Amino acid sequence: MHRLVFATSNAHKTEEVAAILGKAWQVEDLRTHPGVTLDEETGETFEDNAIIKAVSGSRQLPGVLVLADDSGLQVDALGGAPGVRSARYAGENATAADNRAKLIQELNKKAMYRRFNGRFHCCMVLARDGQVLETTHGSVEGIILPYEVGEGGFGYDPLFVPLGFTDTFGVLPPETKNQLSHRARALAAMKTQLKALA
Ligand code: ITT
Repeated sequence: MHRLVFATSNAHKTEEVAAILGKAWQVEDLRTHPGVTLDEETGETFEDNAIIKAVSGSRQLPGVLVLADDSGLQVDALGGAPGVRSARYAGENATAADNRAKLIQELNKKAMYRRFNGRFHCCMVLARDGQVLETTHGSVEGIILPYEVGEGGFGYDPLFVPLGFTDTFGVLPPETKNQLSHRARALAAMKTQLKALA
């Protein structure tokens, strides 16, 4: 079994990455390594922030493969917002429900759009001993609803209908999300390198 530390405090992300990578990988996260503190996400892009998390995490875990994910939702009618600010769209200590409520409010101000196009984007960075080994990106296009449907998933999932489907990620089974999500695509692009380094 290969070991990987996923530098995240978001247990939902860990659950998805563990499911996508499958049984050959033991995926730990910061719950297993409470002493690891990641540097602040001060970057202006997903890649900047994923690098900050992977590099700062891996410096504190010598010799260990460390993966980090920075991700978010981009709505075209909002100029790409919430984007890199997805986790704190409604304020620094906002909950996922606060962030969804804020997004719905912003979408309602743009009622002239009959359909909100956008995407989830994810940048994955793999690092060891403070050195970046690989950077990949993945996106899933879809439409963003100005109301919630379903209670599954996390974050903005109840608002997002992936292209080709009629249900949100809040309704679709995790297996479906994990086949086509931004996270699944960024990880698929990382897989060869992951195997080679493990
Ligand atoms: P870590 O930084 O500890 O990894 P985080 O949740 O703060 O956890 P980000 O800074 O990358 O992670 O913020 C990503 C936010 O974007 C996340 O909190 C959600 O609001 C949203 N998001 C990302 N991927 C998502 C997904 O698959 N489904 C729903 N919302 C998602």
